[in-house]
Amino acid sequence: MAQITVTEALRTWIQEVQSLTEPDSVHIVDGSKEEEELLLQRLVENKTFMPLNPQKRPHSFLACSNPDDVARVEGKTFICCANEADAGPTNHWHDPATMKTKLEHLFKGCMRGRIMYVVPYCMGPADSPYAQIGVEITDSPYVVINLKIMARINESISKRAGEKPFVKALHSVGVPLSEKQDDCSWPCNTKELVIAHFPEIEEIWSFGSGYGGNALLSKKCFALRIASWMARDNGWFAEHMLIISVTNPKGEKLYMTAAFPSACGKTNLAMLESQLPGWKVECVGDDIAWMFWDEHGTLRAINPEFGCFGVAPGTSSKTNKHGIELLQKNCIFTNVARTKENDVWWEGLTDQPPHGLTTWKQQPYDPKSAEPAAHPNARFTAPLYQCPSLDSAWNDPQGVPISAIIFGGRRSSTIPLIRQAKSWRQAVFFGASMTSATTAAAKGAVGKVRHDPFAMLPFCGYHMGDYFQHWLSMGTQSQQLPSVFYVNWFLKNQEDRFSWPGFGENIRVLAWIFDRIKGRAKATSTPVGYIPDPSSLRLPSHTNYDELFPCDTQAWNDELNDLESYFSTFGERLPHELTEELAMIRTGLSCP
Ligand code: GTP
Ligand code: SPV
Ligand code: MN
Repeated sequence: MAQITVTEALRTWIQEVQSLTEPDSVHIVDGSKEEEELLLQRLVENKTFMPLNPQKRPHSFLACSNPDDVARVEGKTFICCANEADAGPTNHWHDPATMKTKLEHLFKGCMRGRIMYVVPYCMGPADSPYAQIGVEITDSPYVVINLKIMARINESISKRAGEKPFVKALHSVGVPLSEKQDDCSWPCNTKELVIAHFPEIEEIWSFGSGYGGNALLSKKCFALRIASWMARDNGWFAEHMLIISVTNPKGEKLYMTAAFPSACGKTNLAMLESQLPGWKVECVGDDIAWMFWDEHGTLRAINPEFGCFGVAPGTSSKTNKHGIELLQKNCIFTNVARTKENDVWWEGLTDQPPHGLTTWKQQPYDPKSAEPAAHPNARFTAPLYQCPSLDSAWNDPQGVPISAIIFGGRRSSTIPLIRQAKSWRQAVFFGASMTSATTAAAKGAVGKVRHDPFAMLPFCGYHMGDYFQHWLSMGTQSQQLPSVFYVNWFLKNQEDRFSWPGFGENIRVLAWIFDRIKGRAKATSTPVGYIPDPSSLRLPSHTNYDELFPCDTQAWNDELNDLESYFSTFGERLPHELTEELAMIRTGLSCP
């Protein structure tokens, strides 16, 4: 392993953290293969990782978490900025000084008996003008090995870290070990859980959880909460969006981004296998997009991440063939079930569960039980470069030019399969009006419809009203704004079954979007946007247009009334354009 010489700025911070947390030793991560093997060996010895069958799943591992530590915890996630009003009504605010005092108390000696890992990483292609450096200090080797897949980590990045301002992220599972004490397989301290963001000084402090977005601080904490604050100040976007290219049978290619709330279909759309002959979708990113105007006024997007942290349940060769290929090797699986051949399984992978399964809770699986074999928020961590449908520009330092932005949510009624915004103002209204049924990605009730503007409810690091204003202002920056759409794959019919086949069939909707941009698809103007003419949308034969485009004025009025009261929670910071757009739609709906 390389001996990393760190910059003065980074060394000072390492020393500060070391004297606060009192680890046994410090390990500066260099991203080498030997280092990876050493970490894997430690994780296997500690029983955090179970090696999977190398014949079936080479170089892959299963981790099963503490049942109390299985998802993001929004209630323990804080924005600590000087002025409470700047965090806005959608965030939990905490005074920075008292939060620091509380954290310093929690972190005092919290790494005793453990190794403190210093992980310098780069978000975005290392040579991109849009890339940024972060450093996570953590006492969890599970976090380190996940970060090695999720972010760009190598010796040259480690040497560079600290040269420019870098985002500091400090993480501890919060379980110090005494000399004689053995570690458990998934240390965590969920009673003391806190995930605190200090956007003004670009710092993140996370204590008590080892899972996903609570602990892999490059992802939601940096690339969305801190980055959204930076983006507002510097005229760019940090969004919860996938990035894809769509190529038509003529070989024309357009790039699109799409924002859906957690566990609402981003990874699946990003890896879509087209069910329309001649059409192709390729992947640049599956969760986060950073977008910038270039000097020609084109909106360009990079994927700051290097891997996927995707939802396992529901992933199968029928629903997501490219996803299944992505997972063949070099992956980490968390909270899935294990087969008797030592491979992985989850609900939906096959129609029938195989015999002899062990559940994520390490129990023999009982098919009669209501308890699933895999946790509903079970996840895989996979290197993006293993995706068989990777776009050729996925690692382009200049990013890709964006022609369409798609919003979407999980709604069983009212919201049509697809519609297009008529103006940038309506586009921003589309984003601001997003609602979706909650999923297992965050702790709490599942299936409850909530407002999730721009799929950023849990991830916008500042006042949501200012965020809407930022989107409106960005629309004045260029003459060539992307076209904006709103989709809903999750409409249900009277038998409570999905009206839309979804997955690979979603290409039909992407094809309509593509053709609209090229001026080749017909649409009808309605108060809530342009709706496809049935002839312009390539519907599968067994689907019913009317079911996919419900036209229920009463339901829309209820929707608008609810939205109006939601908007009122933003007070004076709600841009007047959104109130005007709402009023205009309402007037339109009341027309015969
Ligand atoms: P995060 O990683 O939490 O941000 O989730 P995501 O937005 O990437 O969602 P993902 O693609 O992992 O899908 C979440 C769940 O929705 C999975 O169980 C999928 O099988 C299911 N899903 C995805 N796309 C569709 C679709 O088009 N139709 C239906 N019915 N289900 C879908
Ligand atoms: C999400 O919840 O949107 C995720 C998973 O992508 S996590 O990384 O845990 O935030
Ligand atoms: Mn996500």
